[in-house]
Formats: sequence, structure tokens, C-alpha cells
Amino acid sequence: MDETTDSLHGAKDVPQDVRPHDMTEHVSPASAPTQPGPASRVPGLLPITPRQGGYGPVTDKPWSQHDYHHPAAGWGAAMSVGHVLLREHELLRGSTAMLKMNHPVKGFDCPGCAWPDDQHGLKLDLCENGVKHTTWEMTKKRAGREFFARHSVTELAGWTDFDLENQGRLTEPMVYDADTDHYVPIGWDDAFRLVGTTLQNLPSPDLASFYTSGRLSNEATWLYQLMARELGTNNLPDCSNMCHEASGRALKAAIGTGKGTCDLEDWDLADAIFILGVNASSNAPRMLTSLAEATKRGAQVIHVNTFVEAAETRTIVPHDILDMATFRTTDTSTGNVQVRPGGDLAMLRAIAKGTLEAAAGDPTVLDADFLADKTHGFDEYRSLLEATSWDELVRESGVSQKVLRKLTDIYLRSERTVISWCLGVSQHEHGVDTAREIVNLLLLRGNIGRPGAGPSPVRGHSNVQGNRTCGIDHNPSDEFLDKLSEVCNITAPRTHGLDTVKSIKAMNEGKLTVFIGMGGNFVLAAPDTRYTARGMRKLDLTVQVSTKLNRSHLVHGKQALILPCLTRTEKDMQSAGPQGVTVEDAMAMVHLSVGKRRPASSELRSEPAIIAGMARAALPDSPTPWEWLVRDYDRIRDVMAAVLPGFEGFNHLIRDNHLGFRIPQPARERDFRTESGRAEFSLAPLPKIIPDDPEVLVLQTMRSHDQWNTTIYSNNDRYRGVKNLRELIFMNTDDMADRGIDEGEFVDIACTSVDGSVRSVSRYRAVGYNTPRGSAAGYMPEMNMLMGPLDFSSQSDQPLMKSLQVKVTPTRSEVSLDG
Ligand SMILES: Nc1nc2c(c(=O)[nH]1)N[C@H]1C(S)=C(S)[C@@H](COP(=O)(O)OP(=O)(O)OC[C@H]3O[C@@H](n4cnc5c(=O)[nH]c(N)nc54)[C@H](O)[C@@H]3O)O[C@H]1N2
Ligand SMILES: Nc1nc2c(c(=O)[nH]1)N[C@H]1C(S)=C(S)[C@@H](COP(=O)(O)OP(=O)(O)OC[C@H]3O[C@@H](n4cnc5c(=O)[nH]c(N)nc54)[C@H](O)[C@@H]3O)O[C@H]1N2
Ligand SMILES: [Mo]
Repeated sequence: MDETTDSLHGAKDVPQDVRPHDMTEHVSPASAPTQPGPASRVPGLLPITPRQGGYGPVTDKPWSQHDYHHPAAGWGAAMSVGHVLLREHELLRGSTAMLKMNHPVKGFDCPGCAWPDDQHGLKLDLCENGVKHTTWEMTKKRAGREFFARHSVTELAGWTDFDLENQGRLTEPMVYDADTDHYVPIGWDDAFRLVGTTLQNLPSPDLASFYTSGRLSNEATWLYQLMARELGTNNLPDCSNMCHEASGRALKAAIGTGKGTCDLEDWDLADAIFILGVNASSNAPRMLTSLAEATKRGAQVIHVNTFVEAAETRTIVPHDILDMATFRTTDTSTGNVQVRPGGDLAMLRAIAKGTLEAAAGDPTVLDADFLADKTHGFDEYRSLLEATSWDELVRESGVSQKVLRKLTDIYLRSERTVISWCLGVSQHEHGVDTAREIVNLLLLRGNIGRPGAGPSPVRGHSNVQGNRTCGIDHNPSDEFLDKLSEVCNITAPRTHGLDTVKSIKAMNEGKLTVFIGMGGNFVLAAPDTRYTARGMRKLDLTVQVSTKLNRSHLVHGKQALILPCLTRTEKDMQSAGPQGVTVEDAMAMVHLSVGKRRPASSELRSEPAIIAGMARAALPDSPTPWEWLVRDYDRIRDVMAAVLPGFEGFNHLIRDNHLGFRIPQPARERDFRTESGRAEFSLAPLPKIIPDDPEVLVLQTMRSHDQWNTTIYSNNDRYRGVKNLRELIFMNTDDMADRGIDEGEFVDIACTSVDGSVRSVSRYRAVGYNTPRGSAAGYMPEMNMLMGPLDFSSQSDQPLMKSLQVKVTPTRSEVSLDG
């Protein structure tokens, strides 16, 4: 890939400046100048400390950024795990738990990412971030009633997000006391009563919104959506609304099911794997094993990214002890393509155009039978490709024609192709169109519904896919609602509900008065932190079902509850005995997860039990036997089996198959449940992705290696070579030079929203990095401040987290803390 470069910049240690700086961001109207001006502070929204570490640990250690030359995973990861275990005093317990993690017979499902478990059931598939994640929830530290008695909410709001979570596990239900500004203990029954009476007294159930973070088990999901629908609302926003909504919509329209069609065996059989917009070494580390095995067998592994990430080079296979012992590295890439932000659609279309050109000489490169029998719209797609020039495709993808032709070659030489993607594709305005272009390209050569081939999105949270399967959907189908109503003897509401973006707007407009968060950290994960916080503060009641203290507990409604729950690693004892729950991985395998550890506190309840408690209090005459269901989760699964297609015999399926069972995927069998009964080509126009104003950079917000979404473990980002710094912006060094910005200099970042309003942050460090000209990158959730409420995709309703339009200028003035 000679037109792309994979060399990163040299080491730089830059003088430090740890003076406290402006903690607040501000919004200015469209007409206002874009330079940061005096700030108006939202009290208690953000920590009042020097924020070199962003929302991570407070630090004044020197920051640095060096090239990272080592392979991904392996000993670097092992050492980092050891460090985390030590910090949490969990060395022993952590290591024991690691052996149970993803264990096919007795284990619990890793609460981290949704990458599937090794189906051969022989290896323990471990990853650094899974271990970090598990240890973080197994900590010995506790945030109990004494802690809340010592610290007022206003005081806690000044702490960093790292410090909040680092207080350890929540131990008992707490309610906000406005007189003292403290959270104080409340009994479970009183807590449920508060939720119940508030919900019962709502003039309309649509005044409540029920958020889900993708950690929830299938059983809890089921009860949660049933409660919302019995109450009479489809207001079920979830983290998917910020994550893979685009992929789901695209796949549903193209192939009739909103999921990928591949499993791990397909990854094992593919001759070519294209991976678009995924930082695999940090966010799906167990994928490295599949990639290493693919390159070993001679398959092509092509990473398409605006960056060259660590997984795009080499790895030490994490569970291969020999590799670990000898530092033997394996390639996890055969080629890297650096696209411009949002350039994936043009790149895919170029490969499709090259494929058609090749077909003129050799018609067998197309799967003519498949195209004729199983697809719809091919002729129109062909005309679209013919009408699109190479020049246009080169410009819009940011990839030279020579490289585009090489990619075409790789596609043509591969008999079995998998295309995989994550947020680098889905979080753009045209995320749906790009995911559909992935399907277009696959369809040309019949790369779907046969071994070793197909679309394979990398999902985020460990059960985010299962949540949707089991009913978390603000736009449910009539088919589902009919069946639900019939089996559960309710009248499910038909009006579509609020998603994440619409819930935030509704809060701000007084159209919501209650927010319940089943896990997650809505205030920080959502776009436009200040607007979201303002909305949350207007509510009458906020309820957060959580494991650890986070910002969403401190930015709350007039009344507020924190309801602490068991985690997946802990023993869930109900009257019928210890219970297991099920989860679905990114490849549609559903399996049982059983926690074994002693709960962090005897007061904790399971998520199903908490939901049942709230539901009973809110729905005293409910036809659902809530208490009876949670005594034995088999009973919940029996109800699910009667409603959900593919779950027939659910309890047997999970007990008979230790490795789980696959939810039938009609598209995998080339049974396309679209209106035409065929796989649909799409004819999207090429999106406009290059800003008119040359001063504007396209900014992506992403995760560092040491964080799980809003949970930040440290201020380091190992594979990008960063230490002790989160408030940074990675920029192309030529873009820095154009703007007169030196390495490590403080800059202001002003983001123009689609409505012309401007939000800015100040005193971020500029760090030169290998990112295409015109693009920049920084970390979520700090940068969520920059997004406006209207910065969401018209195709997916997902916030535009990978394409913010920003101007970057050196910070000139010293801003006073009080603004
Ligand atoms: N350790 C850890 N694991 C996680 C998470 C975590 O926070 N920590 N989060 C989980 C969740 S919920 C999710 S959804 C996933 C997220 O997994 P990722 O999608 O890997 O998440 P991001 O950190 O946002 O990284 C986006 C990647 O896309 C690239 N990119 C940005 N814009 C473009 C573009 O226009 N085109 C292309 N081709 N690439 C682009 C970025 O350079 C980066 O490599 O990970 C899950 N796993
Ligand atoms: N700018 C920007 N913003 C983004 C993204 C981005 O790429 N850029 N990515 C988006 C994506 S993909 C996602 S998925 C969202 C994530 O959004 P969320 O899912 O809302 O956020 P998390 O940070 O994963 O939630 C962490 C909290 O969950 C709670 N928790 C942990 N384990 C459990 C459990 O077992 N049960 C319960 N009940 N609670 C638990 C803890 O209290 C912890 O503080 O963020 C989105 N926000
Ligand atoms: Mo996600």
C-alpha cells in the first residue's frame, strides 16, 4: 500500500504546564464569533481540577507521546493486567476469575466486549481489556452509606470521573436528599414505592424514558421492555442508538435481518477479511487471534482506518503461551489503507467498480446465478457504478487509484470474503449507506450466506445485540408487539418511542419527567454533555441502576435514586437457587453465564429482581406475575420462548449446548426477508465529506486503550504511545504547521454544529499523529461537549461522533477559572 504510510512520529517529551484552566465549555449562537469567550459554568457538571487527564485520574505527571514499536497484546498486555490486578488488590481473586471468564461450561460471560468465545471450547480466550474490565467490577473498595454521608453531591461533582468510579462498588439503595445535598440510604421497598407512585401518577406513560446500556442480560432486558410496554410506552432508548443503529438499519433493509451473518468459523475460512473502522487491539482484542490465524494461513487481512492502529501490524497471540514465552509475533495485517474520514463508502464503491470492469473481460468474477436469483436492483447498481468516475472515487475516499485497484485485486482473488466494521463506519451521517455499500460489494460475488463469507459488524457491549433481540427497541415491529400482547396478556403501545437523541430533546422541552437508566452513564455517553445535563436536571425523577458511582448519579432529577445491582461475576441467589442469565454475542450465539463470586454487598439485588420490584410497584394490577418470574429465571425464559422467534425450547437449548445456540438467521441461508424476498442493492449518492472551508478539520471521537466507554482506567493510550494525557487532539503535522501550532502546544477547538451554533473546549494539547490531512481525533467522553443536539445522522439518528466539524487555533489568552 505504497500511497499510505504507517510510520508514526518520533518521541516527544514536552515541557509541562499543569496550571488549572478553564473547566467549562460554552455554546455560542450561530452569529457569535467562534473564538472561545467567557465561559458560563454549569455547577457541578465537571471536576474543578487541572484536567490534563481529562475525566481520568488527576495528574501532574509529565505527559509524553512516543512511537509504539511493540506488538499488540502479549507481555505488554500481561504486564498491564498485572498492574491493574495489583492496584485492585485482586491478584489472586482476579486470576481465579480469569480462568472462569468465557469458560464454556462453568464460566460467566466476560462483561466486556461482544466478540464471541472460542467455539472449540478448548482455549481460554483471555484479553487484557476483558481482565481489566472484570477486575474493575470485582474491586474490594466500596462506596457505602458512610461514603455518601461524608461527601455532598456538589462536592462529588467536583471529582473526576475516575475518582467517582474508583470509590468501588455501590452497596445499598440511596436516595437524594435535597435538604442536605447528600445521598442517604433508602430501603428497597421504599425505593420501589417512589418509582411506582411516580410512574402511576404520570399523566401519560410517554413522559418516562427507559434507557438500557448493553450490559443487561437477556432475562433482565425482557422484563424491562415488558414493564415499559405494560405501562404503555415504547420509550426505550439504548446505547445502540449511539453505536450500531446504522448497521442494524442497513442490514435489515438489505438482507432482512439487522445482524451480521458470520460466525467465528466463517472468519476461520475466509481468504480475505476487510476490517473497516475498528481499533481491534484495544476494543475487540480477542479478534487479534482470528486475524493472526488468518495471516498464518495466507489470507489477506486489510485494515481500513483513518489511523494505522496497533492491530494493523503485529500481535503476540494472547492465549498462546509459546508465543508469549518467546515473544514470537504474528502479523495481524497484510495491508493498511488510510481513508479520509467517512471515505469508506467511496472506497467500497471503487472496489465494486473495479469488479465490474474485471467482469467485462471475465464474467465469472460475478456470481451471475446468485445475482439473478437472489438479489434485486443489480442493473441499477451497475449503471450507478458506470456513472461514477474514478477521479470522484479517489477524491472522496482519499485513497489513490493504484491502491483502490490493488484492493479490487484482493477482492477478486478471494473466494470467500468477510467484511467487518465498527464505529468508524456507523457513526457518520452516511453510516447506513456505507453499511449497505458493504453488502452491495459482497453481493456482487455471492459473498453472503455461504461458508467463510459475509457482513460481520463488531458489536460493542457484551449483550448489546441480545438487548435488541429481546425487545429493547423504540421502533418495535407490529409482529413483535402482537405476539407480546398475546402471550403476556397486555395491550402493547403502537406509537414508536423516543431514542437517545430524542430523549435528550424531550427532557429539555419538558416532554419527559422520568428517566430510568438500566446501567450505563447516560450523561457522559450522550452527545452535548451540557445540554444533556440540563435536560436531566429538569426531570422529576431519575433512577440509575448501577454498579459504581458515576456522573449520571450527580447530574440528576429533583428526586433521584441509585439502585445498586449484582454484576455478572457474582452469584445471583433467588428462591429456586442460584440463577444464570443469557447473553448473545456479536455473532448471534446465545449462551448461559453464571456468576460465582460472593456479592459485593448483601444488600445488592439482581437486575431482574430490581426491575420486577419497580414493575410491581408501578403496575399493581399487572397480569404479569413479576415476583414469581424472578424466583426462577427459567420461568422468564419460558415466556421469552413463547414470544421470540428462534427461542423455542430456550431452557433446553442453553442447557444442552454449553457453547450456546445460534439464533436462526434466515439471511445466512440466503433467505432474505425483505419486501422483494431478495437481497437489495442500494443506490446511495456519494456523500459529501470534504468540508468547503479549508480551515475546518473533521474530528473523530474515540476510545483510548485504557478505558471502557465512560469508565477511564488511566490516562494512558499504550498503542498510540500516549502517557498521562487525555485532553489532546491528534492532528496531521502539516495541518498543525498551517495553523502555526507547535507540538504539545495548547489549542482551542471550536465545533460548528449543523445549525451553525458553536461549542468549544480550550487548552487541549495538540499532538502530531499519522492521520490524513484535514482530519483530527480525540477522546470520548471528554469531547462529547463539542456536539450539538442536532448533530445526528438523518439516516440512523446516531450522533455524528466520528465527523465533527472543528477549527483548531492556538490558545492565546489565559482564561480565568471563574470565566
Ligand atoms: N477496551 C474497550 N473495549 C471496548 C470498548 C471500550 O470502550 N474499551 N467499547 C465497546 C463498544 S460499546 C464499542 S461500540 C466498540 C467500539 O470499537 P471501535 O469502533 O474500535 O471504537 P472507537 O474507539 O470509537 O474507534 C473507532 C475506530 O475507527 C477509526 N475511524 C474513525 N473514523 C473512521 C472512518 O471514517 N473510516 C474508517 N475506516 N475508520 C475510522 C478510528 O481511527 C478508530 O480506530 O468497542 C467495544 N469494546
Ligand atoms: N463522543 C462519543 N461518544 C460516545 C461514543 C463515541 O464513540 N464517541 N460511543 C458511544 C457508544 S458506542 C456507546 S455503546 C455508549 C456507551 O454508553 P453507556 O453504555 O451508557 O456507558 P458505559 O460507560 O458503558 O457505562 C458505564 C457504567 O455502567 C454501570 N455498569 C457497569 N456494569 C454494570 C452492570 O453489570 N449492570 C448495571 N446495571 N450497570 C453497570 C457502571 O455504573 C458504569 O459507571 O457511549 C457512546 N458515546
Ligand atoms: Mo457501543
